[in-house]
Amino acid sequence: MKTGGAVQSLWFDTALLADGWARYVRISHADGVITSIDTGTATRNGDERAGIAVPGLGNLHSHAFQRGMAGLAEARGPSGDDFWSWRSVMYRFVDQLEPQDVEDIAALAYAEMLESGFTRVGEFHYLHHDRDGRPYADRGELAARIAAAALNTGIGLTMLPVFYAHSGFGGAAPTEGQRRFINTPEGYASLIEASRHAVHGLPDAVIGVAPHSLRATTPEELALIVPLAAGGPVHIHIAEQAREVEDCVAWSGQRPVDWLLDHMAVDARWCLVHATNLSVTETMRLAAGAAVVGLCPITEANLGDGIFPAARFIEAGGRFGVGSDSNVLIDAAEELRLLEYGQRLSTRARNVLASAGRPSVGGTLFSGALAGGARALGVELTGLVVGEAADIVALDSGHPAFFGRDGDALLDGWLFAARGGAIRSVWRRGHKVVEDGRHRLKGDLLWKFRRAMSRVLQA
Ligand code: NGQ
Ligand code: ZN
Repeated sequence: MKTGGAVQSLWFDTALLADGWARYVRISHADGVITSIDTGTATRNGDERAGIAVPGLGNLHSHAFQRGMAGLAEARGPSGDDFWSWRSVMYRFVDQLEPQDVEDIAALAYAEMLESGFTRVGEFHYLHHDRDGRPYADRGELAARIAAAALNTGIGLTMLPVFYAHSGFGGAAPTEGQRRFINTPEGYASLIEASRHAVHGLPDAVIGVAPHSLRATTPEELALIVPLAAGGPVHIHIAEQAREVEDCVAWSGQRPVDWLLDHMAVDARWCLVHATNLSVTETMRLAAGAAVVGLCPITEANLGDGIFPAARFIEAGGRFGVGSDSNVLIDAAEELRLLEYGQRLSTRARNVLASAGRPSVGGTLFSGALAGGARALGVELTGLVVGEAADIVALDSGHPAFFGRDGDALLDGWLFAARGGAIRSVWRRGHKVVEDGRHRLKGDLLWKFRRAMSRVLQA
């Protein structure tokens, strides 16, 4: 997207700034960056009046293509439906995708992310090869499709090319259904290079590395690929399913998070996605470290993963962010709501993920996910601050969930009581990409998505 140059000013009834809520706030921006923030100030000529401002959130974990199969794996199969049978359905969907489909599905997913308040996405990108499993002439072909979807919709992109080599612990050979994902460490190094090239046209893309899981990589491969992050983020799926934990114990004698913490230098650049099935020791070890846990409550519920021990983890100072993973439903507020509701249902208590210092559950969850999302995505997305990207979400002050509310009660209203329609506008690097709750290219994106669906689902 092009940038303007001229200073533009937005005026908000109230805004969540880095040091808390303020009233009557003017945020000015130029060339995508916030140039000034004035509080307690009246509107003036040229200001756009825009409601209630909160910073855009990072969505730290997405497989964009899976948006195309949303709702198609909700019918019972021949025997015992679970995560693994869902994965078989997903693999069959993968088989059909052409590069244009990947781009068109991702673009709709990214538009929906922006509409829901996510302004950056961590794309855990593992679909690399052609339908027959052979690398495309350009190894970065599909990474370029993801980058094109990000450029077209305006969302910030943290590209996490995935290293995938095995079907199970101990270096088991990959299956036929995994042929489009597979790389050697050398092939992966060229994929990282190609991905850097693919994101060239984006204003603030970040590249990281992503060993898919301990199932799909060997310790030797991990040691080779993690350094390719070159200071960028390192993401891995971990301990999502009970069977995965059992298999890890059978292979190594250790649970996955214990194994990872004992064998890799897991620092602030790391994001451990899901980490659902933890022992108490693992929970406390993770909480004491600097890594972020990437929670995807909607997908984890949809896939029957289990419930992350968030109360204990957050109480112990653990860092978290949220992701939309399978994209079966894309909604930032609902991810946070379900995170709290999972804890309420399992502990039979209320207002679980809050603290004496910040009694509002909405405030605690939003601020936690903002900071954790930024760290995991390799950016300083820590709020509305002069010098940072103008990534701003405007809640609609005309929505009944906000009437008579102030401060953190606005976040509680948004997360727990708003259903749709809470977000009116979204600016990404100063560009208004969502207006009246709708991405400005939605009509075109829907048309292309429909074209992809009729091709893929009829194939
Ligand atoms: C994925 N999704 O990579 O899309 C995985 C399924 C796997 C989740 N783990 C494949 N939610 O883990 O093997
Ligand atoms: Zn995932």
